[in-house]
Amino acid sequence: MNQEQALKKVKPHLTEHRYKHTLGVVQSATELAHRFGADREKAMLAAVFHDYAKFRDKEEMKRLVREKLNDKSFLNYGEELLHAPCGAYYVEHEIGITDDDVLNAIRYHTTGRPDMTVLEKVVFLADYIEPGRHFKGIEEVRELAKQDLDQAVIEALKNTTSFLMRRNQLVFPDTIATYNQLIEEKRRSDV
Ligand code: DGI
Ligand code: FE
Ligand code: FE
Repeated sequence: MNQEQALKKVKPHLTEHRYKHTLGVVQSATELAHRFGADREKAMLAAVFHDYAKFRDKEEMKRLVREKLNDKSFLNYGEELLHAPCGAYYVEHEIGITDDDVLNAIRYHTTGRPDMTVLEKVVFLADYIEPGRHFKGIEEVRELAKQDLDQAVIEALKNTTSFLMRRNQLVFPDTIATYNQLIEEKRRSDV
């Protein structure tokens, strides 16, 4: 599936605003993939479909997690998380993408996970820094993303978790685990 065909498939599922965001994620993800050595084709596909389930009915997605998905913990940390694992499922079953690397990049694009692949980090980060995003601290992450993929992911995780904490919201445990693991790896490579 080329980029044009993929975009045509995702468009009906998104608002105009979300479609523009998706185009930005595609641009950032292909750049980052080139820079950090991930497969550009897979990065493009994962980016196109990363928010495929953003506007699905929440009850339908909860049912899907309960009945079909392995990781039930997505049910307990806020409805905004559901579109990532459910998106991976729908993209596999409705669009027919079977590549696990692509599906995992979609599945973990919101929360991250420990031992993320380079492709998963690329899509996670692209979602955060695409040109249409504007918020405090983003320029710093954009700068880091020019040279140090892990440090940029760490910074994005820090911003997201502190954003959630300031609002008294739950933080998904694997998001913290991702942060811890990347910090630990940095520390080890520094000594
Ligand atoms: O779908 P996007 O808006 O492009 O971005 P996203 O997939 O990163 O989703 C952002 C939303 O997910 C935002 O409302 C914050 C929420 N979120 C991200 N990480 C966590 C989280 N919510 C909880 N409860 N825990 C997390 O770790
Ligand atoms: Fe998303
Ligand atoms: Fe997104």
